[in-house]
Amino acid sequence: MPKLKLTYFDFHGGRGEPARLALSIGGIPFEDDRVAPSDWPVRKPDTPFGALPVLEVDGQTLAESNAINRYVGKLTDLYPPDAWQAALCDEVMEAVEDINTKLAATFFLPEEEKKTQRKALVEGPIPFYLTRLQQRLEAHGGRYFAADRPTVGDLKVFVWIRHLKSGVLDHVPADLPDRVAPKLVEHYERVRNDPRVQAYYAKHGVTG
Ligand SMILES: N[C@@H](CCC(=O)N[C@@H](CS)C(=O)NCC(=O)O)C(=O)O
Repeated sequence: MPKLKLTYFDFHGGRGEPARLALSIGGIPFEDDRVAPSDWPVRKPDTPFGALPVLEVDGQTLAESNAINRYVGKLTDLYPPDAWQAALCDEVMEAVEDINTKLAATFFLPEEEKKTQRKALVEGPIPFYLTRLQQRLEAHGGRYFAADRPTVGDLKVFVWIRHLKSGVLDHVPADLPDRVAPKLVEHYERVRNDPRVQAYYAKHGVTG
């Protein structure tokens, strides 16, 4: 097994969390490098695209969250070997990336502008992606997004729904997923209740 170091910001969510979860629940040792905001300006220029997550594999560097998710998914058997099922897994990861990017664009806006833009997201793109993800889930058996078993795609959706439901996003009602996409919330619960996911968060002292 290669020597792995996963670098991401020091919180339990975001683009780096699915890979952390995958490596942990897959039982693959890795260095969990968590960057404090104050250290980021110094480290940013050394990353391939000026952003995190980054995975170091035997000293070589891999950027882009979904490339990392696919790679660690292959190491942990959380990425389907079948080409079609793998494509379904990719589809859902890219869809989450699309809506995440829209949401991330509001993070550092002045308060009034943030309120306006988040209200627009709550009235359009967020329910749209919730509804369409739920449809894709149901189209592929209703339990998991690909191969009828947990994959890195499920972990990525789980992390996004967890973020929405956490209530930390100002102007985004925490009950939006429950109101708009209850089957997706059931999927979130299914992943959350996986004993391996529970063990990961228990180890980090995180509840919910
Ligand atoms: N397309 C990239 C986007 C990476 C990205 O924007 N990461 C954010 C954190 S989630 C970041 O590093 N922000 C700090 C910065 O851009 O300086 C990916 O999927 O990894």
